[in-house]
Amino acid sequence: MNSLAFPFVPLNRTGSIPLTPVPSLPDSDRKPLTKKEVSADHPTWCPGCGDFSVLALYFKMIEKRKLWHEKITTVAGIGCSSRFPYFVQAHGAHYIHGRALPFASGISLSRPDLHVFVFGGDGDAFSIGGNHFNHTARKNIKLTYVVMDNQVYGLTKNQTSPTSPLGRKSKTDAWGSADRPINPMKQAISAGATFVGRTSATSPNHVLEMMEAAMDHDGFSFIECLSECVEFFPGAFDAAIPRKGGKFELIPPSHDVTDEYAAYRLSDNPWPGQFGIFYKVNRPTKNASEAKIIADHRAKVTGLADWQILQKNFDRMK
Ligand SMILES: Cc1ncc(C[n+]2csc(CCOP(=O)(O)OP(=O)(O)O)c2C)c(N)n1
Ligand code: SF4
Ligand SMILES: [Mg+2]
Repeated sequence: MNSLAFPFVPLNRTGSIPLTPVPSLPDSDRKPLTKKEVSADHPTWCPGCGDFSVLALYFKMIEKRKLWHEKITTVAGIGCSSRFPYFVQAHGAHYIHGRALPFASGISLSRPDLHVFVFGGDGDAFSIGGNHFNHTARKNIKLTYVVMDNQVYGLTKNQTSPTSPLGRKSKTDAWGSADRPINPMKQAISAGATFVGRTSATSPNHVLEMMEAAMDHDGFSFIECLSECVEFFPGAFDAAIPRKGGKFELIPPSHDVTDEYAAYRLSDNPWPGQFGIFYKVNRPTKNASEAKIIADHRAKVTGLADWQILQKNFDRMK
């Protein structure tokens, strides 16, 4: 991939395949969207890039779970992985580098009826978007965030990322990375994420399972999906790929997903670690608490239109 993307490109711009109009049929009589109906431009990723698998499984989930166009939105920042929404024929946005989460939070808070999915890379999530990640997690905003972690900046051609292993040589660390990588699981748990899972693009059934579980979670759900950059970091995840002699080891069923300290301990397992749900708890979402504040306030000012309530607030601030 060799061109830098520009932020905030409205999707469906080609107009080649119009979004399916919402039919007046009851949901039970509607057919699921097929891959053909939900895929847009041909992905421009390098042949063999792990991101293809994540996209294919997203389509599969949309079909399996009967998520129609008017019920989903797909948001991303900037990076190879963040080109994701271009390839999905659905509402969404390719937003500013590192800022996909605040943009998606606005969608989630104003349209709680939608499934909001955010896709992006390790750089987008943990470098430039690091503070947004922490705050979206602690606010427990209902959305699903899939970080396609290739442990490198792919789009800008091989710089060290926050998840690059110690000693890895790149264009920014010719002598090898000297900085300790972050642990995405620990980062997410300590920030307050209420669903934290880990998977690998080379285990498709597991990716689908994780995405469905995340989507069903009422809160901020985070998935780290190992997704190999075959161009700049080939072989990075061989240790987790059985056909390459590695081991894709699942979290044992005895793990208590509500035990935060047990989740930290799992996160400390030596590379390539384990896969599955590390942590999952129910905490109030910002969506629910904000909806309550609005409802309580509206009850106090019955008879006023929204703009009049806003005007009153402005008058009070004068
Ligand atoms: C404000 C800003 N800073 C830097 C860039 C350059 N840039 C674009 S993508 C990227 C990193 C992408 O890495 P990652 O999120 O891991 O995605 P990948 O390409 O590896 O999928 C950088 C530094 C930018 N587009 N905007
Ligand atoms: S992440 Fe790597 S393999 Fe994938 S499209 Fe970008 S440069 Fe190519
Ligand atoms: Mg990356």
